[in-house]
Amino acid sequence: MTHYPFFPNRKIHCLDGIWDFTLLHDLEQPETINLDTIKYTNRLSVPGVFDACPAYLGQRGTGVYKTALKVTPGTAGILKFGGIGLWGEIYIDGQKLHTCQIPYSGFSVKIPASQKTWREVVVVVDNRFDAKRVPLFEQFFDFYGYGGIYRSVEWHELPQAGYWERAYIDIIDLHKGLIAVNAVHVNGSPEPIFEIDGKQVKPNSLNINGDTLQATLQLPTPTLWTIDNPNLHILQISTADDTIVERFGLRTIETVAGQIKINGEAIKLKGFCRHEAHPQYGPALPLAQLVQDLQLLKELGCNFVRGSHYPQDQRFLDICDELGVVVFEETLGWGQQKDSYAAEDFGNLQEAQTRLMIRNSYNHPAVIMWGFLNEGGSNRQALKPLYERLIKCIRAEDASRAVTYASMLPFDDLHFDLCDIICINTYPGWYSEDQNSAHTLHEIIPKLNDLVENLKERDLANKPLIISEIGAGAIYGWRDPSANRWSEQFQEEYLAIASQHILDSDNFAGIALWQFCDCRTYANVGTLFRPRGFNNKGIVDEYRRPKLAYQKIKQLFSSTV
Ligand code: ADA
Repeated sequence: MTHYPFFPNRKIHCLDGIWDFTLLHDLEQPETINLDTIKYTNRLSVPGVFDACPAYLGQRGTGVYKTALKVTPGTAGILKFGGIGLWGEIYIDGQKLHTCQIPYSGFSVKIPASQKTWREVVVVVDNRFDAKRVPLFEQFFDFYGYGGIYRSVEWHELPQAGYWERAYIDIIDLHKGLIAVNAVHVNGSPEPIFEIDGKQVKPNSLNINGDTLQATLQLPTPTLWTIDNPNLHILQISTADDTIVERFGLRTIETVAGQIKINGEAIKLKGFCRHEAHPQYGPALPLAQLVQDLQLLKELGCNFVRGSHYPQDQRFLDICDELGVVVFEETLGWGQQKDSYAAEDFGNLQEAQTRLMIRNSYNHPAVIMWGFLNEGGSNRQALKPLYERLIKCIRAEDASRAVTYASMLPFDDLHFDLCDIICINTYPGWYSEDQNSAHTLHEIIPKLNDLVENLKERDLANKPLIISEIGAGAIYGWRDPSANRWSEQFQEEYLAIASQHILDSDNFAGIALWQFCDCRTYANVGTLFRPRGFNNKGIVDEYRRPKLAYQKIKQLFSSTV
């Protein structure tokens, strides 16, 4: 993989490249596909989504991708996917080994050993909306549901004796640089050698029980991870059979008296919500784009990004670690309607995706909070058990980070008490109650003040408050002297008023403007409210060309600490 963790002693085959491909339009049951009858009529790139390619633009159906690789006969393997969508099944040498109902999340598939030298990998992906197959993604979501292999694919040949799965790192003493390591070493009674930052260290304590290893380690030269100095440390654990390299940072997160603290110091979060989106590649962004997006966010003066609305590309998180940009990472969700919650397996899949997200991103110091169910039914008492279940799952997986969800129903929200941080999405003056006026910017500040007052009245003011979405649409290049909605001027003024108010007020712990870049959305009747079929609230357009607001926000964000 092109991201941590690394396994330097393993034979790893990167399967990114050109695969055989075909798209079937009428397959009712993709789970019963007969692979022997498939005629591959095209070649497509992996990673990549077929419905952003000229040949299949906007089409929905069952995409079948095939490749082959040469492996060492007799070795078992792990096939690692960074994320696929919307639904998929993985076949090795014609045998179905895995079904994926969780779009965007990284997952692994264990491959039994075979005497074959050439192994065949087929990935069947379906991008049709289907409440049973893909209960986590729905047609009405305000971002395009693509079909394909979103991120890298790797085949790891597994050492015969035993192998490392992951090593999760916790901080025991921040200033002394004492850490705890919980690692999984499958099939082994390892005699591990630990190295930190290239120096061999003896564990202060070591406990190996079956496949699990627990150790406490003292860093030779501990340095804190902060936004200004994002120092990172490298942990390597080796046994005779395998080596794992994990990267981490020394930092703590607290939420105290309405503030978010990193290493005990209060921080005001300034940033954007960002979709992994590009008109040509959909969510399968090349590394260069991820780097450029972060360069733009840094240039804008951001210290914060909300990964809306799904688990992020691990390479993106690696770069956030390196640049000191903190992240709100959340599972896939978008204003699910009543029926969705009732779907069989909805809760199980929500929990499964939450667990995957946390395990995949555990060691990123940049990730400071976990979220779920963006704009879910948080005004419904009947959903309390689901909210409780997901929060319980998060806390059991990771007690070190803050928990939140972005609510669009702040005045009626019933579950804020469960969170560490209150996140509110609000668009006063954009989605205005005043149907008659073009000039609605005066609604922004009173609404923000009302939100604060309401939380105070409900005794929730001790929890940090982040405005996790606020924004206005602007069509790139549409400069309108009357500064009406959709003009770059309206957006510039809107974002400036909202940002200035939130940055100046101690009532807010942060802001994530909606949104970083324009992104493709509904292809149905929803486009009537989404000109061009894009959500146009980006501060840059889909090609990352800055709108008028860019300079204004850069100046505002850069001049406030
Ligand atoms: C919601 C949602 C975003 C986007 C936004 C908008 O708050 O969370 O994904 O759809 O509304 O543009 O209206």
